[in-house]
Amino acid sequence: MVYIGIRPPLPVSIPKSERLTATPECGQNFHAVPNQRENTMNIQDRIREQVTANPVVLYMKGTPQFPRCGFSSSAVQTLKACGLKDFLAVDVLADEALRQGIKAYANWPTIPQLYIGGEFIGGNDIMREMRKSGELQALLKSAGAIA
Ligand SMILES: N[C@@H](CCC(=O)N[C@@H](CS)C(=O)NCC(=O)O)C(=O)O
Repeated sequence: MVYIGIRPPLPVSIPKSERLTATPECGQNFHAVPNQRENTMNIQDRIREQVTANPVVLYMKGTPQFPRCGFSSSAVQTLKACGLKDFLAVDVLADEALRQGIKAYANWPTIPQLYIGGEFIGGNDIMREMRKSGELQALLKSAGAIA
């Protein structure tokens, strides 16, 4: 075929696993991460396994020792204020697929996210309200997480 002027772009096929997507960080710049859509099933299974195998799971940004977001820090303080000593804290900033997957799992758009006894409880605001009313302590008790 003969082209006059600018040749149209050749079709290029980039495997899905190698495509990059940009995602916003809380208070940080955009950064590129691999497209992990293919792993969605695995992530959902992993989350289900985490929240059912552990009485209390907090998906957060950073760690309880070094939270990287004020909301996550506040969620940790709320759990501690209930007398909870031991819980599984999962840093979603360490795994972009998990960060997105956890939003799909409970259809909740933000982090932190608290699970007790495999049930999604809510984010930071809900946790604070439930602690004030005593509901959070009652749930933690019934899950055997506090005395
Ligand atoms: N009102 C929310 C505040 C949490 C929030 O807004 N989190 C944001 C900023 S840290 C978030 O997770 N955005 C989505 C993301 O960063 O992936 C709560 O009670 O938990």
